[in-house]
Amino acid sequence: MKYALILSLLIIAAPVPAFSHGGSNSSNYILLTGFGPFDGYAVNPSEMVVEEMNGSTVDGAMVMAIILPVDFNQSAEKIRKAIEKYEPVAVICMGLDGYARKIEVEKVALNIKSMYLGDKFLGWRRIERGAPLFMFSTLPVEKIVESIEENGTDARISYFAGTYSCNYVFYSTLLYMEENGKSTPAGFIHLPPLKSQKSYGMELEEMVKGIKIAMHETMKEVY
Ligand code: PCA
Repeated sequence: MKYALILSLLIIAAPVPAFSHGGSNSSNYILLTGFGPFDGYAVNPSEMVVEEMNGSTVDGAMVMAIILPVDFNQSAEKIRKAIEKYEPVAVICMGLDGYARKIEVEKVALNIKSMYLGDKFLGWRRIERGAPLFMFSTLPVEKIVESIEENGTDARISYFAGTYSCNYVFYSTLLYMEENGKSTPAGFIHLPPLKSQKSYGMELEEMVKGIKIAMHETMKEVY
């Protein structure tokens, strides 16, 4: 009896690691990013999803959600700093595709950016000279789409994330992971406009549900 008591006290007092998962990372955060207003949309749906999900928990990981400015250098810098600070176990970036009718899980990031001077289009440049022309998302893209659809929300795989800020953040993040030897799953998801913004849009709850599923499928790869 006495031993049983001592044993249970030992079990209770045993140091439990605050973060416990199988990976080499020491944190248990999922980094989620969205963008601020863009292309005449006063509210970016990705910003709304960030607000809804920040601080929530998915499969034991806390969602650390931030909003990035629609600017090549500032957005890449902000996400890089967040990765260095939180050492997330997964990174899911989101943005708005004004023409999308479904949740679009991006498969390919291109090493291309479109350059503008004000509204004037100047042409395309490489994001990073000497780096690969394209990189694949390291999220389980196919499984995410399948699972979102199974749960009743429209989703598809997209093979083109554009050549603007979304693709820039997507490509820069994948390159950062590779250059720093990190196996952290990372990728990008484009959201359609909100139902209140376009007739073909999607309700915020549907988007949040879809992103939660994306996290759940991704976390299966982490543990
Ligand atoms: N969509 C843009 C940038 C910000 C956003 O939400 C894009 O697709 O590049």
